[in-house]
Amino acid sequence: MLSHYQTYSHCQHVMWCLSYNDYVRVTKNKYKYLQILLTIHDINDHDPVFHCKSPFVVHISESVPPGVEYALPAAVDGDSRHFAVSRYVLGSKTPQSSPFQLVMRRKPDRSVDVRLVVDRPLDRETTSNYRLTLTAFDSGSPPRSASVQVAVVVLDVNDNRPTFEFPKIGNDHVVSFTVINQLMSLFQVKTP
Ligand SMILES: [Ca+2]
Ligand SMILES: [Ca+2]
Ligand SMILES: [Ca+2]
Repeated sequence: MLSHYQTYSHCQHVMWCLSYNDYVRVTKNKYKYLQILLTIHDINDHDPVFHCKSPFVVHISESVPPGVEYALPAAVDGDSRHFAVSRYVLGSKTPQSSPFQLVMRRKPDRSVDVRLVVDRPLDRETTSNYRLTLTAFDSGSPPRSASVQVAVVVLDVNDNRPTFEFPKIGNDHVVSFTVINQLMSLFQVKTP
C-alpha cells in the first residue's frame, strides 16, 4: 500500500511531480522500499488573462516630461513558467502616432512590471486622449494572447496665454463703413 506521498509544483517544464514512498511486503517477513515518481508534463492550455477593467484608464498631465512612467496591468497565465506570459505589445488606435513606449521589467520573484513611458511631450490642446491596446503573449508555439484596452486621458495645465481674436471684416462692417462715409460727406457739405 502506498500511503505517503509528496507533491512538488512547477519543477521547470513539469507542472506537477508526485513522489510516492512506502514499504511493500514482498514475502511474509520481507519488505521492500518502493519509490514512484510521477511527473505530469505541462501543455500550453491557458490563455494569458488581464484581471482589470477594460479600458484601463491612465490620467497623464500634459506637463509631464518625456521619460515619466505609469504602471500598466500585467497578465497572468495558469500554465507553468515555460508557457507563461513572455512579452507585451502596445498598439495604438488613435490616428496620431503614439507618444508612448512600453517597458517590461522582470522582477526578482519572476513577476513582470509593465510600464507606459511618455516618449514625447504631450499637448492636450492637440490630442486630449489616446486609445491604446496592450496585448500579452505567452511562450507557446503558437503563442496564446489576451488584450486589454488602455485609455490615456491627457490632463490640462494652464500653458496658453489669452489672445485677442480680431473679427473678420464681413458685409456688416462694409455697411457700417458705408454709413460712416455717408455721414461724413453730409457733415462736410453742411459745414461752411
Ligand atoms: Ca499559457
Ligand atoms: Ca498644451
Ligand atoms: Ca493646456
